[in-house]
Amino acid sequence: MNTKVSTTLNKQWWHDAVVYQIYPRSFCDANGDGIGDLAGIIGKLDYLQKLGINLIWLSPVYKSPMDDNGYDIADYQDIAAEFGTLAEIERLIAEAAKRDIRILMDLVVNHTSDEHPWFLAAKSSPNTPYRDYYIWRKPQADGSPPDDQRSFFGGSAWEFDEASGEYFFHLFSKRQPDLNWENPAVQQEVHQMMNWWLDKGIGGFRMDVIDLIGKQVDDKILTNGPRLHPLLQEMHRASFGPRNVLTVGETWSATPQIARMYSDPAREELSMVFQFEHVTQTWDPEHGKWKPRPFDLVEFKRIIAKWQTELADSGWNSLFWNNHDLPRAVSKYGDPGRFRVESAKMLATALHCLKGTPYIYQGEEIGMTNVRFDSIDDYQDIESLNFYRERTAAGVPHADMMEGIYANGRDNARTPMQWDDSFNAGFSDGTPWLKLNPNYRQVNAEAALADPDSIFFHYQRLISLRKESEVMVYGDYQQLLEEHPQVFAYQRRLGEQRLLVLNNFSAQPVELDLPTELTGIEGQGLIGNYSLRHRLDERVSLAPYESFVMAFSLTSSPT
Ligand code: TEU
Ligand code: CA
Repeated sequence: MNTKVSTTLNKQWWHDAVVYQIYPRSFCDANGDGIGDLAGIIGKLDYLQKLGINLIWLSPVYKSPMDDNGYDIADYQDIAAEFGTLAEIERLIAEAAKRDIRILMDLVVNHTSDEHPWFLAAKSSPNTPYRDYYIWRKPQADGSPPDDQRSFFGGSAWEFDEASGEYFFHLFSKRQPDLNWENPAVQQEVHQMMNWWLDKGIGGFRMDVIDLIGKQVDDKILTNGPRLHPLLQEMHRASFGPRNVLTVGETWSATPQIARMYSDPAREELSMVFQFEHVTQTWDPEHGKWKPRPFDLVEFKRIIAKWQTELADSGWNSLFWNNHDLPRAVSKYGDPGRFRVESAKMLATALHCLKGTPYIYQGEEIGMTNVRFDSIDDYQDIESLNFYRERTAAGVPHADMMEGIYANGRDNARTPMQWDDSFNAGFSDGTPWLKLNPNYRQVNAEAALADPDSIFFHYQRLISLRKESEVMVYGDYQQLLEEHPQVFAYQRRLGEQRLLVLNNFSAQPVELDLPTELTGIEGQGLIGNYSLRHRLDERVSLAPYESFVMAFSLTSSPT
């Protein structure tokens, strides 16, 4: 059995890196106004250094009226007052660098805020050059919108502008007008702005809904438009290409073939993309995330195997369970109750031993869970509130919509970070902008740091393993037990080196018959959420949510 060594891939500094995502509004509030801020993040850098992460993806902190919590930017080169100042972000970049941590800025250029000077100028008169920075169309004869395209946040994607008698296009809220990327002036503005941030020594960019910038609105082509990849290649050339930084694109529409186009270094586009196929498998095809479907492990394994193998020799995968738009991992894929710790550790191992760059979302490293606020009035997320209104008005019962929000609403990810069991979980001395998850007395960072066997130290171990183990970074992926309904098992292979990774995704114990070539193998247990395994017998029994990794090499182990 000869395995191709994949070291043909040019090694990149970020190949063995782990990224930690911060949602500033909910991370740590240093001045007691109930809103997290840059000073709060700087105060927690030692905590992140202890965890061992190498990059921070910082969700937007730019000047913004916060219609979509900062994903609606009014000034790309200034900081929102509630988050801090330019001096503070420069201090964050410097203080992080002292701890070998680099900052990824969030690049939100599919749209701006309707308070951005470009849009204010564009609205001021049809003849200003800024008019063509956005997408304007005349109404239909009856005054109705140009067509029936919908916003991802509900309602029409067209908003009428009284002054000019025209409609402007917005795929998200009506206060997030889409930029016209056909316009070279828009491209240059964005490239200049990116270089301005790169000159500050950032580690790269996370690119918001970047698969939309090549849209052809009149042909209703939104994702993967014909100009998308040429625009990214131009962006690469004009800004980050020569800087050896990490770039990750958010691409809900990506397939493995398209992901290779983005992340094949020879194409000079991006380092990697976020694909969401493992997420949307739990969404109803018609009603989307508001009608959750149960998680199907066999389907999940099929999706992961596809992405691991199809990007094996060209391109690079990103690895994540959750982010600021998605429900908490342990609630969605594990058990937030009796087996919260075991299942959180299992999910971490199952993900971090795959090939690609892992992303940890704030609070995941302590096993934070989803929340169930009593009233819709407790929710802040524009997407959840828009769809609650739209769907209940269309007859969907309140209880059904609330179940949709409990399962997949974005505020699940946005409850304040739980630092300790004191007032407001140590997040703020003021009134938090969003209520806390009431389980913070049990689930918090202080308790995790006080327990050497906590989820925090499990993540710390996985992150350091990635630095020590070449097979974990470059080994190819071999799926095992494809059809097993409870167990996610796979091998990583690099030359003679092997990693065997076994994960029980259920609360029931499991007895397993491993493939013959794996039985009786001796190796070294690297990590386990119950115990380390150094030898594999004929039958392997796994406890509820048990997970372990064993390293072995073909030469050393008796077969
Ligand atoms: O998200 C894109 C997006 O489509 C999600 O917002 C949406 O919620 C989807 O249903 C996933 O749950 C990006 C940002 O991550 C998100 O926070 C912004 O709201 C959005 O773009 C607009 O900038
Ligand atoms: Ca604050």
